[in-house]
Amino acid sequence: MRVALAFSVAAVVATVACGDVSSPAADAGDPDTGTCPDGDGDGYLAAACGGTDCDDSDPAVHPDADESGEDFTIEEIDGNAAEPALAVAGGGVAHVVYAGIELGDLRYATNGPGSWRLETLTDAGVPASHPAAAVGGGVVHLVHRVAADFARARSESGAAWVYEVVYAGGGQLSLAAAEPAGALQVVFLDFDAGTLSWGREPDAGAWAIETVDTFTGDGAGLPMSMALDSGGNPHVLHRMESGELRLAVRDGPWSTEILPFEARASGIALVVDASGRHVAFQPALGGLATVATDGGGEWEIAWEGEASRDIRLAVDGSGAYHVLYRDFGAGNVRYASNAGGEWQEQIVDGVVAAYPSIAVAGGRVHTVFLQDVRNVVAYASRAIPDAVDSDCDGIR
Ligand SMILES: [Ca+2]
Ligand SMILES: [Ca+2]
Repeated sequence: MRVALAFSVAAVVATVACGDVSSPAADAGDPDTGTCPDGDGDGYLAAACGGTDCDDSDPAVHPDADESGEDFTIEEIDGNAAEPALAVAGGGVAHVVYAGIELGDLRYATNGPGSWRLETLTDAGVPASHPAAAVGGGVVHLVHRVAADFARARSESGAAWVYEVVYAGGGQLSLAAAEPAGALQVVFLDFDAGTLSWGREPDAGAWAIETVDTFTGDGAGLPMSMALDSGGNPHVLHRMESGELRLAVRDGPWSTEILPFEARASGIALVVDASGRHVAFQPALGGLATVATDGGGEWEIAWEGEASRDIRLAVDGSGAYHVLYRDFGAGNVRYASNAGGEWQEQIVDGVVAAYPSIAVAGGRVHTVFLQDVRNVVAYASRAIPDAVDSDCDGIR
């Protein structure tokens, strides 16, 4: 009877403490009797003894604290859409390019005005496909395939779009990166020629196109990613049909390194910063979301997550990783980061998704993806994780 009574009292105290900050839960703290302390007096008992307060020294941390900074806010940009891609300016303004499903028209959206402004680029040509975006120096570039050509639309400081064919007869898959002053660099696959090619926007005249690598077959399963280093040199990560990962750099002539990893034919990602090269991929064996770096000299695995597809990577100014990928089973968009110290993962959006993109700028994590079933382009963002899990749900 005594045992049953003691258990009952403890349960009542814990229940009151969870919902009522003014409750006298602190009075229950008595290690000698096995009851649980509320050391910071926030009304929640310490997790160390079975309570729900994951930090009993900080009254701002408890299960009912504001968690809005730790969740993604999802905004639906547009419907009837496909193939979204994202670029984010240094201050955090997002630029999204995508194609309309019915006409294949090229569409653009930005949250620069504070709310989303949508635009259809009527002179871009149809059907447009495989778009990519880049922003730098106040210039927004949208590259895309139209008819048989690889084309670019350029807008400086919000002025009207200027259209141009970069490469005639190719450019089925393309990526774009802008230098800080605004000049554009592109890489693209020409399936007919069997080439992975690169070009930099000329000051005048035609684009000079260089071959980065050549491949056989139809080019299927050749994901790639481009990053510029601080000197503006392009680095191109690409997967050969064998699964081999290659990293090419143009520092004078092109040189190519074969990485000690084999990858699946899904999205891959490259970031170059002062600490080294950082890549994300799905290994041929297992397919776990993987980040590797040569920042310590040799290439080594920095993180492994769930079985995945279409992984993307960003690195913030303090060197923390921000990973976005689709989980292999449900196809949800998942986010992982070590920005708060230890790695954490969370689901961004619990729907089947495709075409994930991620960027970090202006103190926030920015993502774009396609909600696949409804063909809705969605933007989701959150604050960069810190060291504090304010509401004790395991997400910082
Ligand atoms: Ca607390
Ligand atoms: Ca939390």
